[in-house]
Amino acid sequence: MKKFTRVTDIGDLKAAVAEALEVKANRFAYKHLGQDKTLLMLFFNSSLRTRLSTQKAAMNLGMNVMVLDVNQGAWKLETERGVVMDGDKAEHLLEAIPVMASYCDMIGVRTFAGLANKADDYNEKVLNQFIEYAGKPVFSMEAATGHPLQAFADIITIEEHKTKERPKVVLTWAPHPKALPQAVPNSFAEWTVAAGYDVVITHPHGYELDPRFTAGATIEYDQRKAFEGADFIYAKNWSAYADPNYGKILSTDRSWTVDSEKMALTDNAFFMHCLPVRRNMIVTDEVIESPGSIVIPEAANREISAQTVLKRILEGTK
Ligand code: AN0
Ligand code: CP
Repeated sequence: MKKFTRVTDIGDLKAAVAEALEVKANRFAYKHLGQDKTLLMLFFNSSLRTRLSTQKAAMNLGMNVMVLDVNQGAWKLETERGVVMDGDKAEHLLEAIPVMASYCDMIGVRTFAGLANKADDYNEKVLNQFIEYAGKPVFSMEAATGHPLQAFADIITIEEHKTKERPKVVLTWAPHPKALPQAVPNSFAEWTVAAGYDVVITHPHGYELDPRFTAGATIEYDQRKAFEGADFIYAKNWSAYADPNYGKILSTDRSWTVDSEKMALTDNAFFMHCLPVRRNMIVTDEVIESPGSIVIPEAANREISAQTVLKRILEGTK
């Protein structure tokens, strides 16, 4: 595998989940694969889980790991070609990418949507420059339009917990005080549809996601109706995708917060969230602390999705 940004990069999803479960059972069995191989993780944005789980996954595989926080200690990077660099950005991505790539065997990149220019975000302007100019395998650690390592971990978690062959999986929008990208819900929709689940997405009017990611899912504007009979509730906030409101907050309506009363409409559903989560905005204390909340095993599976992806990249570079 040379690139990991979309569900299509992983090939047969059932086979990938089986491989992930095998990795989980024998996580130190592949230590030889990463010997003398170096992973560079590059963060343009904050992270707790992605940083630690991906580094742990690489260590399980015997790799060396370098982490660079671009905004803390490195030169500020210009991403736009053709600009006169007389501002605060001292270095251009076009030099920085091949230089960084020369020190490593693969690069993980976290670069969130700016939410100011929809075309730049949805063309993955930053991530695609890495794919084009690194000359080494590149994987997304959440880029502008997707968070595939999260979605893969979510699928592994659902497969471990489901009691029906084809569970009803509900992605619900929930309120948040800051404008957030659509990356997590895009990938969750794309991967759960690919997994063959009954996928329902519920959100207020105006929060429709890009149909290139949600095709195959049902949109239900009535949150309570969406929750009926659900096996998994996956909460997430996102900002508007549709024009002319791209990147804007249209609602902070706390009647969309996931609470026990709404969970009672489900078929004893598990509660999921990618974390970090704002309690009593997205979900009540009671629901996130309930026995049906699987946010911790979900986060733990980030090590497994990352290790499976790194393992496949290493196998491809041998
Ligand atoms: C980010 C987001 O919504 O994309 C990262 C989630 C994994 N969340 C926040 O910035 C709070
Ligand atoms: N879920 C997730 O990616 O968390 P971090 O932003 O902490 O990496």
